Amino acid sequence: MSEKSKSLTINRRDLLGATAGGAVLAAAGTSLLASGEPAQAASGDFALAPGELDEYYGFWSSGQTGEIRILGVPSMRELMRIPVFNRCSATGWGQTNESLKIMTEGLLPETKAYLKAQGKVTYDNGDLHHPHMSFTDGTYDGRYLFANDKANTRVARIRCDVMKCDKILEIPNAKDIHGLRPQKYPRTGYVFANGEHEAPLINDGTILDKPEEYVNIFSAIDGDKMEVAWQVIVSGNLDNCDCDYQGKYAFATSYNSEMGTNLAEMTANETDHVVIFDIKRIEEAVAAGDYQELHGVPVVDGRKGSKLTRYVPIPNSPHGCNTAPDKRHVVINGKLSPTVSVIDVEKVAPLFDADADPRSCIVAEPQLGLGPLHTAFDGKGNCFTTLFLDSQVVKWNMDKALQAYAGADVDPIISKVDVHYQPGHNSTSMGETAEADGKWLISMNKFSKDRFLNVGPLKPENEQLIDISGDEMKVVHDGPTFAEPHDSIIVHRSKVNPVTVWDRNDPMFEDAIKQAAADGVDLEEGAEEPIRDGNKVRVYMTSVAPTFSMEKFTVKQGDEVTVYITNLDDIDDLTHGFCLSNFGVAIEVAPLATASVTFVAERPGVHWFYCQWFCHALHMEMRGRMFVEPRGA
Ligand code: CUK
Ligand code: CUA
Repeated sequence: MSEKSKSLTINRRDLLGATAGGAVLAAAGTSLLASGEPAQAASGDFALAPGELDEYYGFWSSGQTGEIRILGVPSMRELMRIPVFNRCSATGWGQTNESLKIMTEGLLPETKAYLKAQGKVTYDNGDLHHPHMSFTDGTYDGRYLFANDKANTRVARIRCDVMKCDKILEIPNAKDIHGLRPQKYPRTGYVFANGEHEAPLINDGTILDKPEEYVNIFSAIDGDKMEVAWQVIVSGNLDNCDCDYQGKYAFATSYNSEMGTNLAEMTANETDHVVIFDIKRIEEAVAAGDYQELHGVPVVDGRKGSKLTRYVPIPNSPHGCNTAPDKRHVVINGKLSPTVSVIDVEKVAPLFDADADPRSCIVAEPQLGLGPLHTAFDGKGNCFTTLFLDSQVVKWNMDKALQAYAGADVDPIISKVDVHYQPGHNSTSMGETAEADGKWLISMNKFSKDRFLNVGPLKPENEQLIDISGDEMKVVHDGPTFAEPHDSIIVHRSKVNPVTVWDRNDPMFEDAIKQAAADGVDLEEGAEEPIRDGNKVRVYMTSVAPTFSMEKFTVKQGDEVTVYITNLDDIDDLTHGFCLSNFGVAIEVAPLATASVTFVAERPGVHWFYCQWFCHALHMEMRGRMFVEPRGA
C-alpha cells in the first residue's frame, strides 16, 4: 500500500457514502484488500526444533467459541484450551459438578429463573473477546487471567496455577460486557469492565422504545473476591477500556455518544468521546453514600457534568484503548477516523477543574491510515497500529507524533506492512506491561481468504507473527485459528508457573471432599459399594492406570447417581477420564484431581464406563460396568 493513506483525509460521511451506508467496515475493507504481493522472507528464528520450548505464553481469546486458548509464541503452536463460557466434550466443562458450580453460582436470580424456564441451569455460549492477566506493580504477576463475555454480560477469572476457570460473575445492571482491563498499579485489584449496549437502568419492561432513557454502565470488579465493587452510569456507550500505570484513572472509548439505536444514528456525530474515570473520586463518592444501590451494587452517576468523570471529544467512533509502556500515554484508536488520539495521563488531573478544555489532555493525533483499531507497543517508544481498512500494520514513533502535534515538521510514521487481511487487535510481547520487550507482534486478522487451503465457506482467522526487532516489520508466520480470537496477550514464560499435578485439597474439590466426609468415605480410597441416600446414589472410585477401583456397580432405574473419580496417579501428564456410554457423560480427571458428575440412571441394562483419556498400554481395558435394575424389579 502506498503512502497515500497518510495524506488521505476521510470523514465518516465519506466512508459511509463509499459503502452505500451498508455494512460499514467489512464491506469497505473487502474492496481495499492489499494486492497479492509476495510474502516476505521468513527470519527463521521463530521456528523451534522438536522439543524446544517457546519463550512466551500467548493467551488467546476465542470470541464466540467462548474459551481461552494457550499458544506458544513465537512458534504459534496451540498448547491448550481452557473452556470458560462454552461447553467442552473432552473435559466435561459444563457437565462436571465442579464446573457447573462455577458456571451457575455467579448468575443473577432472574437469569437463573429465565434459564430454568428453558430447562437449563446455565448458558451454553459466550463471546469472549478480551483475556488479560492480573498485574502487580505494572507488570504481569501470573496469578489470574480475566475475560469478558459480551454475549451474556459476564466476567470470568482463570487461575494460572492450574489453568482452569474458577469464577464466573454475571454483572448486574450493565448490558453486554465488552472492553475489560485489570488495574495495573498498585495491583489487580480492580478489573474494569465496559457495558457496551444501552438499556434502561432498571430493565423490567417499564421502559421500552425510549432510547433517551437508556444508560450505559462501567463496572469495577474486585478481582480478588470476584464481586462488583462499584458501577458508574455514563453518557454514551462504552467500547474498549484501559487504565493508567498510576492507579488513578481508567479510560473507556465510546463509539455511540449519540445513544442511537441504528447505524445512521450511531455514526451521526463527527465526534464521540473517551470517558475518563477518576477512581479516587468514585471511591470517595461510594464511601460517602453518594450512590443508588441496584442489585446490591453501589451505582454512582458519572454522566456528563459529573465530577467523577470527564468526557474527552475524539473524532469518529473510537475503538481500541491502549496504554503505552512509557506509563504516560494512552492511545485512542479512531476506527472511522484515520487518526489515533494520544492522551497524556499527566494532563488528566487538570481536566477535573471546572472550566478546563477537555481536549487539553490530547498531546498527539497522528494520521496513520484507514481504520485504526488497536495499538501495541515495543517499549522503545514505538507504536504499532492495526489499519483494518488498509489491511496493514503501521509502525510509528510516539516522540515524533508528540513533536508533530506541537508543530514540528516530522513524520511519525516509520513503516507499514501488509497483513492478510483486515486486522483487528494486535499484541506485542509483554506489550501491555511496563516490561514491553519489542520482539514479537501478532496481527489478529479477521479474514484469511486465500491464505490457507479452502475449507469451505466458513474460513479461519489468520493470526500473523511479525518480527519487530528491526525498523522494518517482517511477517514471518501465518497462523490459522478457529472462530474468533479478538485479542491476545503475550506473556514471558518467567511470569507463569503452572503446577503439573493438583493439590488433593484444592478448593475446586471442596464439595466432593465435604460430601465424602459426610458419607464416611476417604476419596483416596473410594468406596466398595455405592452409597444410597433415598433415590440419590453416590459412587466413589479411584483411578490408577489402567484400572478404576470398581469393576462394576449397581443402581436402580430413576436413581440420581453421582460418580466421584479421584485420580491417584501423580505422574506428570497421566490424566484419566470417565466416560459413561449412552449417558452423555464424559469428564477429565487430571493427576491427583477429583471430578464428579451427576445423572439420572433412566436407562435399565448393562452400561460400560471407560477411560477416554489415553493413559496406558492397557487404556482400552480401563473400563467397567454399571448395572441399572429396571424400575419395579
Ligand atoms: S474488539 Cu474485537 S477487534 Cu471486541 Cu477488542 Cu477490536
Ligand atoms: Cu485411564 Cu485411559
